[in-house]
Amino acid sequence: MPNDLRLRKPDAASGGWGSLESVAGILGREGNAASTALLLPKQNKHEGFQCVSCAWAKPNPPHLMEFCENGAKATAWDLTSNRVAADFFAAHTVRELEALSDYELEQAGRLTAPMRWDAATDRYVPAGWAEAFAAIGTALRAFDPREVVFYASGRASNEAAFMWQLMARMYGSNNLPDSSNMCHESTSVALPAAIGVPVGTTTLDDFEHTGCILIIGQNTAVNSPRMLHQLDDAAARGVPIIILNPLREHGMERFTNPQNPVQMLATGSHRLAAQFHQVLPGGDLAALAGLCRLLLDWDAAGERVVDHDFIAAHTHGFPDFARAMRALDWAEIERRAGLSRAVLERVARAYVRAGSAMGIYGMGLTQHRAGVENIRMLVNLLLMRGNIGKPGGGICPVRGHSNVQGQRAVWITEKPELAPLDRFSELFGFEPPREKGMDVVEAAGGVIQGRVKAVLQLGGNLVRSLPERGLLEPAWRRLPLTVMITTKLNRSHLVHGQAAWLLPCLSRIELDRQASGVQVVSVEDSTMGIHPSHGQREPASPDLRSEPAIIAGIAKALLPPNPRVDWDAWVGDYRLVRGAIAASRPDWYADYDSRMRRQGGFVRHNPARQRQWQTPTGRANFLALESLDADADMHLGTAGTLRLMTVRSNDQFNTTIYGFNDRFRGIDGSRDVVMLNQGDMDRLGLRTGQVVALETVADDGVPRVVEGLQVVPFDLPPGCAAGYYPELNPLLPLWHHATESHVPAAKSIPVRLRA
Ligand SMILES: Nc1nc2c(c(=O)[nH]1)N[C@H]1C(S)=C(S)[C@@H](COP(=O)(O)OP(=O)(O)OC[C@H]3O[C@@H](n4cnc5c(=O)[nH]c(N)nc54)[C@H](O)[C@@H]3O)O[C@H]1N2
Ligand SMILES: Nc1nc2c(c(=O)[nH]1)N[C@H]1C(S)=C(S)[C@@H](COP(=O)(O)OP(=O)(O)OC[C@H]3O[C@@H](n4cnc5c(=O)[nH]c(N)nc54)[C@H](O)[C@@H]3O)O[C@H]1N2
Ligand SMILES: [Mo]
Repeated sequence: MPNDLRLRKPDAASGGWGSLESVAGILGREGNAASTALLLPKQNKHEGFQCVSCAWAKPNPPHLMEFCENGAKATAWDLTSNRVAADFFAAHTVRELEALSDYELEQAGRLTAPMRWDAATDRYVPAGWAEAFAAIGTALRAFDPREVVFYASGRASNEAAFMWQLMARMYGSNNLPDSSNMCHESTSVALPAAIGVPVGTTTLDDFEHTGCILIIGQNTAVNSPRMLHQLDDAAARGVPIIILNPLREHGMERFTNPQNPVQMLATGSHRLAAQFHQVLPGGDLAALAGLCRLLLDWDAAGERVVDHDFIAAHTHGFPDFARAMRALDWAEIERRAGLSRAVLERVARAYVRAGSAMGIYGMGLTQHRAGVENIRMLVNLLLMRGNIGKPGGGICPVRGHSNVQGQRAVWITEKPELAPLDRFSELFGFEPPREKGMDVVEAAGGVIQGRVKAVLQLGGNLVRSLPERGLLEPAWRRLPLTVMITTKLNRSHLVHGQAAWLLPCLSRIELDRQASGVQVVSVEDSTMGIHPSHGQREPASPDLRSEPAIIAGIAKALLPPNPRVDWDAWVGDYRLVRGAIAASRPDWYADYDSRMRRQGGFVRHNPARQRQWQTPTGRANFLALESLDADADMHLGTAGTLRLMTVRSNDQFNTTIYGFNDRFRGIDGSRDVVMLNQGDMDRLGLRTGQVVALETVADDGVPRVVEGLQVVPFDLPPGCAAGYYPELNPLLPLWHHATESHVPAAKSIPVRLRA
């Protein structure tokens, strides 16, 4: 693990030469510069492949180069020329491999053949596919299906995801947690109650018509950089972009379009953010409520800033909501938000001046105890001016993994009421389980308590991404069975169950040849756009199988034959899988295969965009919140407790660490850092680079400590701290999560600092 921390001036703007340099660096390191570079122009194109990095919308027509620095890194990462072959495992016991850092594990390269962990030698040994499927099927048949967890990590295609959930349900389990349980589940709970859909209501067109853009707790420059194009165009039209974020994210303030030679040559980065306000972590609920309150006050004073016609025609609950907002105390709003009333007035002025506005958000809203309430307060603010279902207006959750929205929409969900179970029963002739399955928090709790017997992962790295690492890792090693469908080696392969299998799969950038020829898969972006993805490259190894083929292999070994689900035929021709998806929900997916092949793909119907409200009241619902305090018992107000946010750097994709250069924040050479406010550092007598430990403040007697962190001064509000996910996950208690959605509260961990 490199530990030569260097602090430098943060890169002045996102995009630009820094981004080209960063891409060139990673292409060189993966040993495939030329061939990856040739493929990049095919990224996110209709006849090309859909990027494996983020889920941001793909414009139609696309930009000449529809990829970004991080998409290029993700592509290079998949297409690396490094390989982990059987000799690699023969040379090292698993215990020895545990000494490697997470970075080194993935850097070892692509897995090439199925492997079984051999207890006698503590080594992974080669196993044939047939042997692997048979053993996994036999082991699973001995468990109660309700004790088995089928995790999916947002990258698999709709075709693979559909087969995954069908296999789990035919086996008898609704334990289908996925990465969105740690991510946008707050959205999936908040939005249906408010506007009747679990997804955002905006499309790329809205950026061209909007009058104001709010970006709350989402780090666009790092996590969905292609959106910078839309933001850049909007800013150039004079649209105010207003950012609420505790960390001064330099990449969000200025942008140089690396695809625009004029901007690059003129070194003319330009301003993106019209306003940047450093709200306190967890202070958004108060800030948003303050904005709602200002609109109410101005409206009452005679300014027509609230859209009463829309409210009367389309919404429910406004009077109660307005009463609750008027009862709020300004001093409390300011204290919780960490923003003055004057600052909130500047935001509200820009918002009411605009004919339409978009509310864009990410993990800064969802990963809090009040994650669901945060989003519903943003919906309230939008509804007050009719900003849902209006051109240029709407709510825009920015999804994480490239197909996380799609996999939820083909029924990877632990909530049985969200899946068309009756239809499955009719189409596929089996009785699906009806009781609720486990989400990730419940699954992790089940592992810790020994109730879960097996975890199968379609991608992901749960021993790194989950909270409560201290309790989780030893419990994970006691699991009777772990099965990983995966591309690269990661920590969850080393911290494994008593029986453990590694099943290496194709990346979707690779050619997937099956009985009927080369296959196409499909993914859904953050704006409900469904696009085909065509593999381009020869597979990393001839022994790899596609995700659908691996799932079918397990399913056939696990389940009794079913004439209505011909797994082999499905694998032979993925159009049959798309046919099964379409038959399961024709109103969303009719003619799936032909519609996705049209230029630009197809967009799933979104009733809220048409102002059809599929909620219990038949209207859009205001949420009346009585209290702004969701963290009451978390010691967050007490002296000496800091509120820790765990965030991503520019050089990682979740638990995959590409490198150690967080260039937008100017932190280079180490990820073992804690960012602190300079005033707090002075008060606590801490120097830059000093090594400290962080300890969670909680009453449950569980020790949670991370040592060896270097102090870095950063522009963030006093009383807060920030550091990197996943290094700091041992600090996150499993029970510290959004009340309604169970998303771990990774942006608000109460910690104490020890020198
Ligand atoms: N390059 C790259 N792209 C990615 C990923 C990646 O790791 N690397 N991950 C993918 C995934 S799965 C996801 S979910 C998304 C995540 O993308 P984002 O939603 O952008 O997630 P984070 O980087 O965790 O945090 C976002 C921002 O929230 C701010 N923040 C923290 N706490 C608060 C708060 O209380 N209030 C407010 N207003 N802001 C707060 C942080 O300072 C940070 O700038 O990105 C996806 N895209
Ligand atoms: N403290 C803290 N914890 C967090 C977060 C946070 O902000 N703070 N963010 C949360 C969020 S938003 C998310 S989404 C989760 C992510 O949690 P996970 O889904 O568990 O983790 P990832 O890092 O996305 O998964 C990476 C692994 O997926 C495998 N993989 C990559 N590509 C493929 C593929 O094409 N097919 C298959 N089968 N496998 C592949 C590789 O083996 C790689 O090592 O973490 C959550 N945890
Ligand atoms: Mo995510």
